[in-house]
Amino acid sequence: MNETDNTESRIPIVLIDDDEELGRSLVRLLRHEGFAPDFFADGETALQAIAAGNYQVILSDIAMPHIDGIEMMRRVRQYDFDIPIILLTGEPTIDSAKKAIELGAYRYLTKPFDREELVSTVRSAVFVHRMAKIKREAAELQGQAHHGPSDLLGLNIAFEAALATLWMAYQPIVRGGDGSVFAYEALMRTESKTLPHPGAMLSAAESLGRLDDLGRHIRKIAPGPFGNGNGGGDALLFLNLHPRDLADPLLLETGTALGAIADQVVMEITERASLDKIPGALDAIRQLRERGFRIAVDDLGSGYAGLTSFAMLEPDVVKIDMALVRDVDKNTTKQKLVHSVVELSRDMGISVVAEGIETPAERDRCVELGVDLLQGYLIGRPGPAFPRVNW
Ligand code: G
Ligand code: MN
Repeated sequence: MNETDNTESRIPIVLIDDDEELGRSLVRLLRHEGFAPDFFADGETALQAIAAGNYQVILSDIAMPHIDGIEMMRRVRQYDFDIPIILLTGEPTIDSAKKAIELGAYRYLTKPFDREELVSTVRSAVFVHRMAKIKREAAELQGQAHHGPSDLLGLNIAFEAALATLWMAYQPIVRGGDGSVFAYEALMRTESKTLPHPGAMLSAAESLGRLDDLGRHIRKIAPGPFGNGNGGGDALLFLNLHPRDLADPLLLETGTALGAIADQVVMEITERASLDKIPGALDAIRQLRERGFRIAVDDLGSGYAGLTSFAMLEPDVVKIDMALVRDVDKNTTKQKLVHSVVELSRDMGISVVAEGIETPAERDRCVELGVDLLQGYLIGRPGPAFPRVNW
């Protein structure tokens, strides 16, 4: 046995093609180049082998009966975000090949194959796969949660799965005077390990151009526990809008559960993003108001130089960002700022919420400074409808 026959050092790859004759010739070629190819003429069997094996690269024909190359990618990406998939096609111009690349195929090669191109593509795919693994491990080492899918197909699948498990947590907002519940803020939560928090979910939706789907889903389920005798009492619902939701033609759709309780709903719009780039934003806000929704400016004082959006939104409620609330009892500059917000808002008939209250000292100082409404882990963590208040 010579060195190239040593199966230990050979790189395991999968080859799938319904043309068995072509398959056999590719196997010979790839073996000769030092790979250990396993050939399958049938997609289902191949998928089982891939799930069980330790393959470095997948080469798959696109046009096959039963499971085609695109479906193959879809199935593999449900559990493996890294393995490079090289698609093989007889027709260089077909749309599916372009779509395959958009979806994250590593490359596609056209038949008849150029021997050198085939081999160098497989080699570079092996390299890319190893690098992806190292990067993922490095990210985990630094305490960053799963680095996430590296291509659009993987991201789409992760997004779909996360959307299916999406649920709303509710965090109480209480009156500073007596700790009675004024409202609950709805916050999205997922059961997804790949997209485990709202930030990950939002940036996935952004990358996929699916912010509308996410926003619509949230607006559909958030009002669930409110309304007739479901335990919410007459508490208001605070709901975060992504600025892009303001451009969704379905935002003002009639006959919805949310619309039915519009006068109980406060739409939060963050100060972090500018509304300038959203077409029709102010018009959408005006129409929301006409429907009975109230508007809150969220994250006030979080850094964005943004009294512009404040003025533009003419909010009913202002939410002071937790950055200003943190240690407000010890920091006189923050005390002055919070007090200024309170005074300014009082003159305009705007209610003020202090977000992110974590200590009794922060709570007490906010009340002293005249803040009407309080929210934060001290008072109640977000949880299934409806968490208990600690007062
Ligand atoms: O941007 P917005 O204000 O909507 O973000 C609210 C986020 O802040 C939620 O994810 C919520 O879980 C979190 N949060 C709520 N209360 C507290 C708190 O007291 N401390 C901290 N650190 N986070 C909080
Ligand atoms: Mn908010």
